[in-house]
Amino acid sequence: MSKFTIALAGNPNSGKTTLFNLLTGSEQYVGNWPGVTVERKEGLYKKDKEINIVDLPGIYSLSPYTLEEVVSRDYLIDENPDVIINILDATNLERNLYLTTQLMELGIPVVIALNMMDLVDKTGEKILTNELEDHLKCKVVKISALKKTGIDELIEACEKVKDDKVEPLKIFNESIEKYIEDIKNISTKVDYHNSIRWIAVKLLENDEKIIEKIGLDDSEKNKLNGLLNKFEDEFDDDGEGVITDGRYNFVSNITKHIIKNKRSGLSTSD
Ligand code: GDP
Ligand code: MG
Ligand code: K
Repeated sequence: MSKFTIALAGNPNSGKTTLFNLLTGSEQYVGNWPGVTVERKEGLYKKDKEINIVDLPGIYSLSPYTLEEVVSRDYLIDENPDVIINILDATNLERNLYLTTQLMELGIPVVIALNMMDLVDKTGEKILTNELEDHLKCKVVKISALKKTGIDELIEACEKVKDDKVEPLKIFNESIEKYIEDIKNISTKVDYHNSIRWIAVKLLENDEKIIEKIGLDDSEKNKLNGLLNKFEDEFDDDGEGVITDGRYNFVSNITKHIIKNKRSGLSTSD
């Protein structure tokens, strides 16, 4: 089997370090990400030394607002790991799925690890993984990094999908999707490292760092600005606001359908 790289991505406190330690055992290499003091951890999967595991900083989003987010997105689009394990705190599914909608756009196969299942099971809540897979079009594996369950199945799922060609999901409404398609046609540069959909959405959000990264020239920037002006007139909001709302809508629709016996949040005295 040829060597491949799995990147671990997830919100802070989703159990990334616990999972990373479990997968790599004592074979870990700790350094810094280039140019910044954010810690970079890598290791080999202890049951198969051909599998390289990279632990990304904990993040809520792939926006340019924190160093951790920039480090993570630069790594994912520039170094192209073979698979992303997106680890989620299954007791906080709705919040954790927001990042998932972004990771799914990168053109890299994603396997979802629903972590903390030991806690979910105690509440009597049920998460319908098959339905979740249907909504997200990617493999979902229930795990507990603490109790060490589901781990072999998680890595097997990664091996299965690592060479898949990913067709990113269209999660926004038709009129937004139309703009994303138009932006793809501004320049071949939008297809930067096979992350075309993710880059196009970032351009719709007018993300300066990405505009610079892919090197749009003045005439391409003019075309982009023309589209963005039209967009803001049509939606009466900027691209970033509309995209953020779109992600929340998609996620809240999904969680309505996949969680049974959901805790209300209000305790009753029965
Ligand atoms: P990170 O911030 O994503 O690296 O998360 P950590 O690995 O540091 O985990 C955060 C907390 O959740 C720690 O107290 C862990 O012991 C705990 N934790 C991690 N995975 C699980 C799990 O599957 N079940 C339970 N009950 N706790 C977990
Ligand atoms: Mg950690
Ligand atoms: K990529």
